[in-house]
Amino acid sequence: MAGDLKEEIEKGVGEDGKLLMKTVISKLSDLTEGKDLIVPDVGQHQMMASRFYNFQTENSFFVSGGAGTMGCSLPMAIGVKMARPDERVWSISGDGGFQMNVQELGTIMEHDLDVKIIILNNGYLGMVRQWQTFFFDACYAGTPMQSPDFGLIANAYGIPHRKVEKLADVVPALQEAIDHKGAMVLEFICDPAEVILPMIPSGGGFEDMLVKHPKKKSNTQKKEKSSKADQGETA
Ligand SMILES: Cc1ncc(C[n+]2csc(CCOP(=O)(O)OP(=O)(O)O)c2C)c(N)n1
Ligand SMILES: [Mg+2]
Repeated sequence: MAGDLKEEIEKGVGEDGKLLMKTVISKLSDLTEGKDLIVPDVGQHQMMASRFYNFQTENSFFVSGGAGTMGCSLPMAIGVKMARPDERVWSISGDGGFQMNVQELGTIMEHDLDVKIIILNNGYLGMVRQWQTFFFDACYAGTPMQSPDFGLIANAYGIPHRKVEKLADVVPALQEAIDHKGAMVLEFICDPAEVILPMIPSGGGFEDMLVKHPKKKSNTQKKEKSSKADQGETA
């Protein structure tokens, strides 16, 4: 993995001090040794899950892929848990997609299913926001989202909920969900400015793949630039 990316994962928070999705997923991967069943929804968190969960077993990633079916994670995770009851199942959703099939918490309650639920809450329809950042001069129209109180919703279905905002609380919260017998909702408050790369722009081919944030300099570039400046060179 590139040095910049490693540094970012270790730092764990963005410029606004909010958690990075990539760090949450990396910590989940380490804690579960890459052996759990992962069921993401659709959006940035989906791509984060596929990139930063270090899968060690086959048939362990259940995903709508390019079909992009927001809301699929919770019901899919229920099906996965019913089919493979002896394995640990994580449903991972964004704040947007989670609300599209939130009523499935009722199925979890009714069948007393042990599905671990993660909401990576960045306050945005993040995948669309990322497009607006890259291709539409950061005009964020229709993407900022106000969420309901996910704790009240989970509790209404008799499911415990933890809201996690600090880096130091990420691993203890994941561990608590693992130790808890039954479903639990973990809501991580995440940095809206985080982006997931690489991505291929709409209508583009592999040669158009974006591997770097088009508007941001990497730490390595910044270091190179400042050392050039030290030597009296201009960029
Ligand atoms: C039913 C449905 N509506 C709209 C979309 C288009 N879409 C893809 S990702 C996305 C945003 C997802 O936001 P969120 O669930 O908060 O996840 P994030 O990208 O923030 O991780 C949208 C609107 C879709 N894939 N499915
Ligand atoms: Mg979101």
